[in-house]
Amino acid sequence: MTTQQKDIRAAAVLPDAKTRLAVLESMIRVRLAEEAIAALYGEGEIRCPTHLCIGQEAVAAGISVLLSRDDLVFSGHRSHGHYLAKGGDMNAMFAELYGRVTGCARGKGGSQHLVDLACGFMGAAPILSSTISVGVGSAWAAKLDRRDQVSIVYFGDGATEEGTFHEALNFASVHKLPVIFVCENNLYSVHSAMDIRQPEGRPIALLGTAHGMPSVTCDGNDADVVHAHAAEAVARARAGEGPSFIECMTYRWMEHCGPGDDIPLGYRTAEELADWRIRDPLAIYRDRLAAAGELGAAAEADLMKKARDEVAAAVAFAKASPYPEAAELSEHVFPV
Ligand SMILES: Cc1ncc(C[n+]2csc(CCOP(=O)(O)OP(=O)(O)O)c2C)c(N)n1
Ligand SMILES: [Mg+2]
Repeated sequence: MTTQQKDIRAAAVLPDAKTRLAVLESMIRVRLAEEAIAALYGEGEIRCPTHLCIGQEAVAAGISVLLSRDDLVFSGHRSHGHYLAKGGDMNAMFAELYGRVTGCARGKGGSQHLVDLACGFMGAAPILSSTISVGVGSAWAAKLDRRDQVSIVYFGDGATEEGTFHEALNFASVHKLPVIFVCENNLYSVHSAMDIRQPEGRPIALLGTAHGMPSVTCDGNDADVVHAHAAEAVARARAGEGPSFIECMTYRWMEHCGPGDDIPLGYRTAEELADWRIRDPLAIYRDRLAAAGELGAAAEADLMKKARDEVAAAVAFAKASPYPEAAELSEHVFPV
């Protein structure tokens, strides 16, 4: 095995206190937004399928603080965290989930098709692996145009079973493109565990290694660890040294799609979920910052209140917004 298995939390790339607060704030925003979605889903006004990322927030939070507005992010069906962490607008996201014209895709995309060019969120699409090649294409364009622009592509463990994934990695590697492949390995593809889908004992990061790029498997519930690996990858991309692959081990707390608990389905155990809940990325980070003297009780309360207010305002904004006019049904879409 040539995949680097290392924990570089102690390395010099540890973010400074200000950045760590930004990482924590990012996780809080995502967590509270998704808890609100889960609580409101039963009202029946959010009609789109909705895949929550509660439990996985450290990945995008740890990476996004390294990015500028001009850097580009690509995602899949579980995209709320990726969008918000990249600076996505809370109002526009909730309005999109509510199908309103003020949504980031004018209410036509829903949760699985968030897109917001204003913050470099180039788009989410639920066809597994489809945005991986789009992200590689964007990185190719950035290289040809000599733009200092990094593309981040987020995808799950299941997406690595698609052929497009391998074509995209191969191409990115051959052309030394400024792209970072971020696999959120939450151990499941819908209700199928890794052991019936992929070879035992082979980290997914080895697929990156096989395609000739620096690749690592890391603790995806530790935002500092993710940040450290991403810092190396971003520096490499900006220096023209090509793509990197980061496999982040993490776990989704909620059901695959929807606001509920799916333990009764029996494909995973309550014990497994409980083990991962102890490794809550948000609580770990909050406690670490508090222990380091970087976060007092008042500051934490302020962050919580700010995010809670932002979410409440976004829900009110969405509910007060109109639906798109029927006349624009075929606008802003590719004709088929
Ligand atoms: C090409 C394709 N095949 C199947 C599906 C159905 N599908 C939707 S989500 C999903 C599981 C994805 O698992 P993973 O990539 O690990 O992401 P996670 O849901 O765990 O975040 C599947 C199979 C799909 N959307 N696209
Ligand atoms: Mg998965």
